[in-house]
Amino acid sequence: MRTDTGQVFRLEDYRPTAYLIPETDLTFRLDGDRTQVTARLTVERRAETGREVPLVLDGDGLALDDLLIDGEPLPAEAYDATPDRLIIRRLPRTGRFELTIVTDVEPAANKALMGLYVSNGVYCTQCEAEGFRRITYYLDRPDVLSTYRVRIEARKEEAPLLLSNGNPVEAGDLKDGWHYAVWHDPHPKPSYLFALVAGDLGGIHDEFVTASGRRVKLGIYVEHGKEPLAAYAMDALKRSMRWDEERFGREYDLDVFNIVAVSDFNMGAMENKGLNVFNDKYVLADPETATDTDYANIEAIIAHEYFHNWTGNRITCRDWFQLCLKEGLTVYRDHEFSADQRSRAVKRIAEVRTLKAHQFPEDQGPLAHPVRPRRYREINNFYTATVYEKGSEVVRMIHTILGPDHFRAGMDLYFARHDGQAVTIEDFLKCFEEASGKDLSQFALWYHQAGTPHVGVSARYDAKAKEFTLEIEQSVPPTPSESRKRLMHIPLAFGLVGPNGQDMEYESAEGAAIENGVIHLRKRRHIVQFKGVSARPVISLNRGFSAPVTLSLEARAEDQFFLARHDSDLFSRWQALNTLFTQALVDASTQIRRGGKPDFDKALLNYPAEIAADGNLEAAYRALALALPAEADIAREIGSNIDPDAIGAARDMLRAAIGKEAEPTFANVYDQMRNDGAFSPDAESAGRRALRNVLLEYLSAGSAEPALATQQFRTARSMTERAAALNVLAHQFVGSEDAHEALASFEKRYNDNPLVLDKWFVVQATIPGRETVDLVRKLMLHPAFSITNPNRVRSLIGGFASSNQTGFHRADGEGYRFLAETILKVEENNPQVAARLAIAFRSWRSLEKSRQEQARAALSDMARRPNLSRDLRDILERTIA
Ligand code: B3K
Ligand code: ZN
Repeated sequence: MRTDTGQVFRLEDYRPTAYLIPETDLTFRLDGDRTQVTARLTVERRAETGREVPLVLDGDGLALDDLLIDGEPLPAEAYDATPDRLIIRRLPRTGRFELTIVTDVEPAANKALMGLYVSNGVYCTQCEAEGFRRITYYLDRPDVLSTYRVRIEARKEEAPLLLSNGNPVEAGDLKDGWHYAVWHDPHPKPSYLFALVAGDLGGIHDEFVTASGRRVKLGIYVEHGKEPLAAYAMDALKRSMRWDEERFGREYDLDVFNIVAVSDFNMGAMENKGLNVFNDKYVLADPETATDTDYANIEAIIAHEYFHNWTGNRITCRDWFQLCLKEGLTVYRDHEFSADQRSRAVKRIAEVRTLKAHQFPEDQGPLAHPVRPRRYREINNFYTATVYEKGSEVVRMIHTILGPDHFRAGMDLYFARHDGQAVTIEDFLKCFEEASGKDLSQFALWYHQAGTPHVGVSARYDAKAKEFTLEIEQSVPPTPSESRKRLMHIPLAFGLVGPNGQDMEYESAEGAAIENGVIHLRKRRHIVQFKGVSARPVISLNRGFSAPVTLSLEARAEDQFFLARHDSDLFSRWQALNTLFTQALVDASTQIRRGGKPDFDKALLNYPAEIAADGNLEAAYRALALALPAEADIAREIGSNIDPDAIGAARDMLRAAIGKEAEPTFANVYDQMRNDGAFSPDAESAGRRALRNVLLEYLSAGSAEPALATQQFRTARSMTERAAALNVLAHQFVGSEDAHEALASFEKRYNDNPLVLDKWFVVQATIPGRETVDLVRKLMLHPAFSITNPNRVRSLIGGFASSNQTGFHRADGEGYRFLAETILKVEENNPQVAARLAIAFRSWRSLEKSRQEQARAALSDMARRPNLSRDLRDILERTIA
């Protein structure tokens, strides 16, 4: 484990390397206990580098076996080798030489899942961000690009399949039952994109012909017997390849493209050149075992990793501070892909919900950082919602500001100018400035300044003068180490909705630049005056969530209902209803805390039936509109002195009240949404299932009877239906016979399928209430649970800590103590996953006093431990600070 040295990396310290490695030749002789790695590197001294400058290579826990320059062993005094560094002081006179490094690694003992490790008998690698240095000494940073030739030797029986990046060159048998394969990747790449896979796997194969006629062999490799479950992923891959050609003019560039699914993986997937490695959760699907959400995630992640081939691999990051250059942009691209494949409005709402659930709390808490950070101690802790999700929103705003044509021209220029380079956010922005002639210097603050901007708005209408006036003020709250903020360029899409529900025309507007339905805020305060407005409009602001800001608008409830019913922008209709729900829940939880009983507005209780039955709206949209804000959303709105119990109670009451009020309509629509035909994962069918499942929640809450959920559970024909019913039974009918039976039958049915048992773990980890922490402790002893498998840990422990507000935030602090002790256990094997779990503490300061004290105690107790990993110490210290 890499313990913390306190070292901080700073953006301004960036310097190019003194040496380059134009060619990398690797030979692996694979063995679980002792794999020998021979690296033959062509090293080049830069013209400006003096001969006396030593060559300093990164390592992480390495043991050096042998070291040669141009075939000659190096004398001991010519170099220093420690596990973390190789410094070579005596170098040849020539500017170019061959350096041979032999190291030994132990893949079977590697439980951190970085570098070369074994998962379920399969050798695989994970190198981003700094895993390559666990394989051999190297200039392990993204601005050192090299062409790779890789020879893999293995026992044929253990590993009939041998894969690496690029194209296959050669393969054959060796003596004693060994064999080998050689791969060559002609595209220069940084070490973090290196990959190797070797094992005994089954595969499915297909072909893709690119726009210019290149034939590409596609392969997806999975555990034997699971091949049929990879069909959907293959289909998603082919659709992604076509879409990138059509939408961005990007073609694939190798003869083969391979994907391998492994069961122990620290994140979702990895975009290694020509050889993507995936968490099997994001490859395997069939109706019996995968929900519609699983299908949608598979589609999105397959696309995301594929799109990295251009945004990340062909053009990569100069340094890790530029991570958003590839991640924010690639998330934007996968969002657009899914929007085109499915429903744009539904996709946008889902994106915004994710952004608010994950990025907003990050931006508003102790771990806030800019989309392009300036400092880090452990880069793995910066694969965050801010870098990914807010990074994508920033690209979306560029699209909004420039319009589609200039945006595409900017992207084309970026691809043409920087292909084969490692670049910065400045390089990226410059392409859009040049392509559009627009000045993006104020806009660039979105990359540099942390915190969610707030926009406050008030509106008035002067009927006599036919004038409508908006007063808009922006502010950015202080964040850690940035107390003073500069003013942002915020593009707010808007409409003036007239009495007939249509957008109104106006004669002129002044007070801010307005272009194509977007108000551009650039100053602290704008007074925007619309002239020639014939009737009082209702303002619809931040349509499509054009800017990732919080908005407060002095609006009457009836205006919100009006927008919820009539806004031409479907996203804004959802937003309006969501605001009404959130406000009602905030008020109700305050009442409950004061010992009162909430009284919900009749209009709010009546409206859901209207939505549910509105056949003009897609089923998936209706499902999202009806979904109540999550407890964490309500907590965020309250902001401070949070009591999760009161929030949970308020939400339960509103759900039951709506369920009762709307019962006849909901029951009707529930029946209409039934599908007796064959299962299809398409968006329309998934939408019907989603709507049906939301209604099941309401109907069960309204009747307080488990019968309907039990019936759905028993007759379910897909995992989407079954898992939703199980959830209702376990969460709404805690401890009941029905819940008990459903949980037991689910466990039995999927006993041998760990990915499905993960769902069973999550359902139980998220049962509301104070008892759940004991249940989670018990489930850690279940034979299917494993503390070294990230999927199991994320489901059971992560599910509890991040999605169970009343369980985790149990008033006596037991949830916090449990998480702290478990984090330390996970850390013994896997610091990255441990650090991820610790993020659940990030909003601790917004809790009421006594919970704050309990959380602080648990955090401080962890932080006091000696020898913490760099990953965990970094998160803890920033969280407590
Ligand atoms: N680039 C990888 C993430 C690597 C995470 C390293 N801690 C997957 C992705 O974003 O596509
Ligand atoms: Zn990515």
